[in-house]
Amino acid sequence: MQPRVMGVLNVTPDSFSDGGRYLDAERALAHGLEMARCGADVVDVGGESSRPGAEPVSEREELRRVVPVVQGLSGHVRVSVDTVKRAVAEAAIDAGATLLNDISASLWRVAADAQVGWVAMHMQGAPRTMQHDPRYDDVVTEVHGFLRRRAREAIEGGVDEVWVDPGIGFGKTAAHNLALLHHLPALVGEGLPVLVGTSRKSFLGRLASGPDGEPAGAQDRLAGSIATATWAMLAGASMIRVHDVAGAVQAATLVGATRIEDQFGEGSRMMTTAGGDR
Ligand code: HH2
Repeated sequence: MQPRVMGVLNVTPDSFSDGGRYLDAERALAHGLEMARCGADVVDVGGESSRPGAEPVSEREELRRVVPVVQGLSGHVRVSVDTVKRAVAEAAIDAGATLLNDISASLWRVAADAQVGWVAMHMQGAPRTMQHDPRYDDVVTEVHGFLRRRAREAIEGGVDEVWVDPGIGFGKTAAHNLALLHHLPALVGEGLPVLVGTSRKSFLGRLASGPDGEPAGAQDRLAGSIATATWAMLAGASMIRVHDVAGAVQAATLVGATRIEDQFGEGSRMMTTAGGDR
């Protein structure tokens, strides 16, 4: 099956790569609809940045940012809400969101009560300080174990659609991120659908610097974003979270096509090349 694409819609002034661009509800709505037109399966609406160092936002302000945008988009595309606040999650679900993207991995009861999907993401610490000195004895075992426990709790508590996400960049060094990407097949092997978000994250800029040796800025990380998202999909991820939807949809379509080839073997290869295309 073709992996799904979740488009990021940050209704915030301070998100790390698009802060301020969609703070206005009308612009946010237009961008959300554009992502849907480009093939996003889900649009993820967030009203509080979780970038390293970010300050928390009041519940009132987050509700003000998120609810009208969720309301405007639902009915056109599946909407998820990216929040760690119970009241915001509930209001967004009332406004039409059917997936709760929970970077705190703690709000499964809201999803169970409302019968919506739930994403459990791993984060070490809290955004304000999480990148100061992240440490693990064994990042892969710890992250996978944490997600397994939270997912089991949610499933037993009545959530029917549970996703797990290793939380790339959330209390993790570049080495931790790479280890988690490398061992993604083991997480996929646990049997739950996996969501991965590498889009525009700073480790991409540091690992793949420009010709001048300087780390690539957030707007110059498209190739790294697509490369790592493709890596994640080939490793079995069922959904990728991205800012640049059109390219990601193209990559997801191609990964989906190779999965069909896996299924039907040589015959499908001959069929798809029979027209003499290159
Ligand atoms: N990353 C960000 C936010 N939410 N949710 C999931 N499930 N997985 C992620 O990797 C993830 C996430 C950070 O990206 P962004 O929303 O663009 O930035 P900011 O938090 O600054 O708004």
